[in-house]
Amino acid sequence: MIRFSSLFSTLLFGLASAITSPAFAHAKLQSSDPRAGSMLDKAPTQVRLKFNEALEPAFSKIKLTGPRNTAIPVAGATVDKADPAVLAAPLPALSAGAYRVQWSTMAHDGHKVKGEFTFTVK
Ligand SMILES: [Cu+2]
Repeated sequence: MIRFSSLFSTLLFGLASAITSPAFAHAKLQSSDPRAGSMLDKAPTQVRLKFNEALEPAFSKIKLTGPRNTAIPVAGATVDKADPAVLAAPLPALSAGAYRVQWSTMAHDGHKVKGEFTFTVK
């Protein structure tokens, strides 16, 4: 009976580990270009966000806010065909100032995630 229950708890533990394994974790931002908090001599021409897993294009977007809180239209945020874990968007010409990138996306597990970071053009 003791052996049976320890086998049972081992099975339960295995099941719990499977449920919380990284395969079921949310999409996480791994790196960005421009980098979070960066000071740039030259205005970036695109935003590129690298996640840890493939993204759903229909639920992925990038918002840009510029100096004095002006919304800057970002057209065509797309998931990279060569790397479905990358969300990228071309940027219009940016003048000097502080910018905030807000992104939202969804991984194939159906969980929506969002985040933001800033960069500065000198
Ligand atoms: Cu998730």
